[in-house]
Amino acid sequence: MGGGWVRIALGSDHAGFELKNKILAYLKKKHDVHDYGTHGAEPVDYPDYALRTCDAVVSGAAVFGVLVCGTGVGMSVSANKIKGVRAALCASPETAKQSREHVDANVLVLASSTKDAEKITDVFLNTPFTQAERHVRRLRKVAELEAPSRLSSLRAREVLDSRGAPTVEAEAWAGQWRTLAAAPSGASAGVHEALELRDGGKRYFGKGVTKAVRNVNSILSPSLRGKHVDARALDSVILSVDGTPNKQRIGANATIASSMALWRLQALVEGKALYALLGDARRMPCPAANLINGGMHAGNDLDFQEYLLLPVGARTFSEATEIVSETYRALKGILEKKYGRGATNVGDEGGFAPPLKDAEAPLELISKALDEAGHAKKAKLGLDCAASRLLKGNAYVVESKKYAPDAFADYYASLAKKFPLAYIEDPFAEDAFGEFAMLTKMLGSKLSIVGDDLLVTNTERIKTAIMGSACNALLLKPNQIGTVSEALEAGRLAKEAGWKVVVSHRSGETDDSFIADIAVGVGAEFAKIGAPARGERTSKYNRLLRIEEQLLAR
Ligand code: 2PG
Ligand code: MG
Repeated sequence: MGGGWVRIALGSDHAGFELKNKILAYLKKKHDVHDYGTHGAEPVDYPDYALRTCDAVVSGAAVFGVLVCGTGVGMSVSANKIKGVRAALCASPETAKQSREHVDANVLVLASSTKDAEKITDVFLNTPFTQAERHVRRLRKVAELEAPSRLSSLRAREVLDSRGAPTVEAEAWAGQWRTLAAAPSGASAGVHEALELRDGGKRYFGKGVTKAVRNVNSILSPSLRGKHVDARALDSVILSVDGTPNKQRIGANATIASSMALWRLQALVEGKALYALLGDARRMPCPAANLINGGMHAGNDLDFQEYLLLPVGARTFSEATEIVSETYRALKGILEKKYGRGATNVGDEGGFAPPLKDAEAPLELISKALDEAGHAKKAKLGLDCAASRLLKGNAYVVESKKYAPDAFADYYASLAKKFPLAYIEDPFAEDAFGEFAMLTKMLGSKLSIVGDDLLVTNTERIKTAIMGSACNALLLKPNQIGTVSEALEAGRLAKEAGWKVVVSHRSGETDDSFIADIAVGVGAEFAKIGAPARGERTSKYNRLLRIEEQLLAR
């Protein structure tokens, strides 16, 4: 492809063969031209050369198409039936100019008898789309003025999460514009998290969310309806209507689903990408992929909850995804060979849940998978110890061995020596600010020491941790705090302190990919989004792949 040259696709029928070749020779001097050939004498509705020329334009492989045929009348009509094609039959430079300026024509049709074909082609290619653009802008302005900017309705319903448990889905409306959002749910939730409201009783084993749904429909909705779709302001209303420090009146599952639907609605009404509304960082995160599940997320004996793969050496999110997926596949083969097929059953977050107890074994297995997949140089490893659940009395228990807090810190240091560890989440219990600070002092210059249950995305607890240098990274989970505004504020505080931010899913998820947009908006270094398997996990990978494509296309 010629650098900076305009790519043009070209084709003709039997009658246009000679003129096409003439134009081809002419265009080749200045442009990158692809000749899709010539069709024979017999008549066909959509001959191959025309389809392929139009297809090149629609797919973006070419910027313009040129079709040379008979009188050109039939061809211009049929080409215009193809979605994305605006074909114009031009007999003079003036018509070429008008077709470009007014209708942004992208396929030039020429009759085989056309005089001045080179001149016409030149004018067609060099005339920008101006009149029509102004016209479209005017139309858009009118549409904007008419775009409904007030919330007409907010309602909620009970749907299922990835563990088959009920969760809250909120639906927000402004006129004809509608958005949906669903609350995720943790299994190893921290005690300081905002309250997830469940019904109790027999239905759904007590996990029903009809009370939370009712709270959206009969308390939040009447307080928000009719207000401007300004998500931050609407979040403040939610906070004041709830009026409790931990969302115990309305339920954080009700408030977060509503808040997410409202942010999405504002993005939709304003015609913005969600990530651009959430923040202006526009930075792609590195995935933190949970390849081996343990703890409360799996039916095995691994004490640590998550063994993470961090492809930090990838240059793009799509390269990182490739590394994650290929390593996941290699790991599957290794587990199958070593422990049999049952070892490749997966846990809540899509990672494998092999029948292991040895806490180091998963680190060895993932390292081996990385070697096999040829990605060892591009990736590091991470752990989510979820250590609140390892604390028995005053000691942490792993593989039935007891560790006092300082001995546990030494244990982590030995793991970091042995393996390419870059990340340890919740190495100590959820109130152990001092123990976190000890480890951050020991390993913080090389590793991310991440606070999850310790911080619960709560700005007060984050401030305490910043003051005491307890961590150097925040795990950001919007449902731990209950509104998107508060989650963004937590991210801002962490960034301001020079910490890393890890935007995270929950073990119970839906296909809602909202957190992917948060990660890009706040400029999170990592997105903890599970293994590259199961729809509720891949929805986050896939949303990030789409966002990266958009950002790279700018
Ligand atoms: C965690 C999360 C997500 P859960 O501890 O980081 O991986 O687990 O959602 O069960 O709290
Ligand atoms: Mg955690």
